[in-house]
Amino acid sequence: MEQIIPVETGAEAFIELLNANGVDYLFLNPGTDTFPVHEAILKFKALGKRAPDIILCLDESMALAAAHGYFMVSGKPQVVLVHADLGPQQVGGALHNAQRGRIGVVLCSGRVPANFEKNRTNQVHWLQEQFDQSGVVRNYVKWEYELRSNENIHQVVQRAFQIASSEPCGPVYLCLPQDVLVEKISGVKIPAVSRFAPASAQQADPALLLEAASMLIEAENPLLITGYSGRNPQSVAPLIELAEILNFRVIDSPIRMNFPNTHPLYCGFDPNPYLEKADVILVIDQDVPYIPSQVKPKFEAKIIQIDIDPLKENMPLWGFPVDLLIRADSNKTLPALNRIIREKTGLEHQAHAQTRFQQIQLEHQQMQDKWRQMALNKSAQRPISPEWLCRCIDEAIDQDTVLLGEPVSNRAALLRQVHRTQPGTYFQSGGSNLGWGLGAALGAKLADPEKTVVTVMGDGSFVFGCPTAALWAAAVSRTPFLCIIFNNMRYNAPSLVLQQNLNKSGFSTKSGNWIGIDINPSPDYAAIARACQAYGQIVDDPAELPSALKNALDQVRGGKAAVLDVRIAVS
Ligand SMILES: Cc1ncc(C[n+]2csc(CCOP(=O)(O)OP(=O)(O)O)c2C)c(N)n1
Ligand SMILES: [Mg+2]
Repeated sequence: MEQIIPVETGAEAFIELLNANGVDYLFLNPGTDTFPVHEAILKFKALGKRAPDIILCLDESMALAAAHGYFMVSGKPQVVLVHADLGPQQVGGALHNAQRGRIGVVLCSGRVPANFEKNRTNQVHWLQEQFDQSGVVRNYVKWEYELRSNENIHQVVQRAFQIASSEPCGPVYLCLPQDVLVEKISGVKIPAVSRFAPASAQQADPALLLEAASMLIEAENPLLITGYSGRNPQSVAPLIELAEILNFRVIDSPIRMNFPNTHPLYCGFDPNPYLEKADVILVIDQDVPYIPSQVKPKFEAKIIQIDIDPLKENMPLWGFPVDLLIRADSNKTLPALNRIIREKTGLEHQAHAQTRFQQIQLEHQQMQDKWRQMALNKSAQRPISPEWLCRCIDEAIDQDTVLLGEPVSNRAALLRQVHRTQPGTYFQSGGSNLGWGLGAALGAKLADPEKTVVTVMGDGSFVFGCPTAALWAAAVSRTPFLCIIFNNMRYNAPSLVLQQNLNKSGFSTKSGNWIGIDINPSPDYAAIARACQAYGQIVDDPAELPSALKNALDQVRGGKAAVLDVRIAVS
């Protein structure tokens, strides 16, 4: 039922609407134009009324990364509030991550007062006005709007939530001008939120599913490639079931936990070795199924794609060839596809598929043994081997731990050595703006305080992540997490690109002098952690790693964020 609640200002109306949408936290970095919201929250709390808690983020990009982390874990759209003009600028690439990671977030910013004579009380009110404030974010959002009147604030806020949380989810931008927030009003309409629920994600066309089932059943060498189906943790079980009914090779290049990497049908995260041999390829929720300049599927291969975002409309160039392009929610579609396949396959087919299972299981075991050996062979290496570091992380954490991965050039080592079996326990940003892992860990811990949260990142990424802001917020909001820095004392990924593009006799390779790449001498990141009331330790002895990890996890369980600055070899 729609009801009218008495409020005194536009800002109070905004807070009542956040309450109606169950918003627990407001990720905020303030400015001259956000004060009506602070005042409204404080007033509500003083009067014993519900209002979101403010998570003060000392940098806007960290605020958005925290909202990102919260949404990833909870599926609940989050709200970020930043300053006019500069706030959306400083959010920067974190918005790219939210866009590419399909993160439901309502990014709000203020706007300087329009009234020249009355409301403009500060010089910056002239300096901080741009012709098109939304233009800064328009490339990255699904929808944007400037609130012009409190008469329809309820419709505008509701529309922001509805669009952000409808699949494919994504960020929206809401501009809240100061004049509207301070306006005196007597009440706000609170809509029946259930009447503005996210649009239901669609089930696949049954005729296309039948066709897909026939293609898959007839396949001799089927390949399954996944990417982000695990955004919905319930999709993991039917994906396992699908792989098991027909015995597919599964390539999981995860930005979410999609498929257990301990499963006998798991064949790694790189499709290249299998692409040319596959006769039927099923791609489920994956933005870039393969890189054509490296390897392509054979021409006769049949390709089926099930995707909530099949056309990738916000990617200027896409267009991978697909024989059956199915726009659907994999979470709903996989059980339906499994039913059809089960009905269509007889015992004879199952026996045939069983032979394939044995072969894949053998390959899986050989791959795991090889990966294990890669770590063990280097267990005493100094500087510490990234493979050994990842192996030790795997042994230190349990299967319920939420692991966030931003290790850049060591992503392969992480995926090789760390085993994930439980839905909702592995996340990457989904985009490529580094500096996500610290804020996202804070948000993930806020969303699920019972979970242990571990975030791993390169040294460059740690600095991009605004460590002072994130560790300070972790201390004041009591949301401890463990951050493990893969400190190779350089921006390694760009140096690998440099090596790929220039021949070996290039000056950089010959001299070993990586200008613009080395971060040497390394800052003392453990000291930065300690300065922000977190535990901090440098680890450079491989034998010390297991005890250092255990101790740092104990610190986190005891309520203190921890940073391990692990000095690793360049991979
Ligand atoms: C915000 C941002 N700036 C720059 C880049 C370009 N970039 C890609 S990889 C990389 C190096 C990252 O260094 P680090 O986190 O230490 O990981 P490493 O490459 O050493 O494994 C950079 C600067 C980026 N992706 N994001
Ligand atoms: Mg590095």
